[in-house]
Amino acid sequence: MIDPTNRWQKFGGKPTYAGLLTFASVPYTEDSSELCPGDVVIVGAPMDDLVSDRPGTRYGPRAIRAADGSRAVRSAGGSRSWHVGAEIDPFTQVRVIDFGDAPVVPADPAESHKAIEATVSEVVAAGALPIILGGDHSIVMPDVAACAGRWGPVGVLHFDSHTDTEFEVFGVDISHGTGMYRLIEAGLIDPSRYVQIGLRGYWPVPEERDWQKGRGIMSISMEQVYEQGLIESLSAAIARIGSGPTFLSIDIDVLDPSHAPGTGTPDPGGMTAIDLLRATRVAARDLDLVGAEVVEVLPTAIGRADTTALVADRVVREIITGIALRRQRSGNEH
Ligand SMILES: [Mn+2]
Repeated sequence: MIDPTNRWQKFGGKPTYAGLLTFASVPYTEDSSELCPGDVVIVGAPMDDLVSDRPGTRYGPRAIRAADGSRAVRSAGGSRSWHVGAEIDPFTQVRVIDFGDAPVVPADPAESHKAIEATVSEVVAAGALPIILGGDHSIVMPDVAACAGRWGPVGVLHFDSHTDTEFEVFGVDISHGTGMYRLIEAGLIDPSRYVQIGLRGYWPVPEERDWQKGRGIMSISMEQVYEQGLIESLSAAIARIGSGPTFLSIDIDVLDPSHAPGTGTPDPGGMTAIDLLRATRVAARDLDLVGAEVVEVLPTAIGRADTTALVADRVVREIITGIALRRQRSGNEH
């Protein structure tokens, strides 16, 4: 069995640069019998076959794993996971395991989606909470399908500059721009508990906007966030979603391209990194999360030089911190 209290047991307990690259250097397994209820489990979904613009997000999971910028701190003997704002070390409160990548098949997106759904379902069946690293945003379909398979129709908090409720993209039904539409039509997302935040640019067009309104979907544009403030916008979103199983979908392009240049469909006028990190932690603390994803990370460099992967790594850490705070507040170790 994995001992998460000593991530470097093979190295005599000493923090080190050596060893397999995993998310935040947490233990690795591909054996779902090693997963426990309450674990937070990282799953890579390295596919980019369904993009409409820039490809390359198949390298997203490995870039996020490589972005762990605190290794130097660790080797100096300090805690690498103490959170200054939250005053908690989430990795001592929550057991985090890296479950590797779903066995996707390049150029066969249908098979890749099946592989992702099967892998995420293994995590969910173990009673653990999956955090999926994308990958293009089409992976929301297998990610949510796996969670809804266990929990029924889920609420969704969706950070994105794009609505992703298009009926088709270039005549194609299954795309990184149609996922939310497909999931709502399939009854896997409860539209009355679905909130989008950060929309801007030229989407949704009136036809989609009317379809969304007809289903009671709450949409908070980036201009609204700018005018009323992030915390108030987020409070409205959390109030709308309420209690019940909720999936957190974070398209990294919700950030302004100056904060996340490495993404498939950059759109100017977005959030800053501190906006998204704060919002992510509060959302994970205040919602009944059953799963989360961080998608559309298109690496542009290696390691800490990759601004987008670096902020994506921190976004995942904020999710884990929020989960830790929620468990601390409820007095439940899991
Ligand atoms: Mn997007």
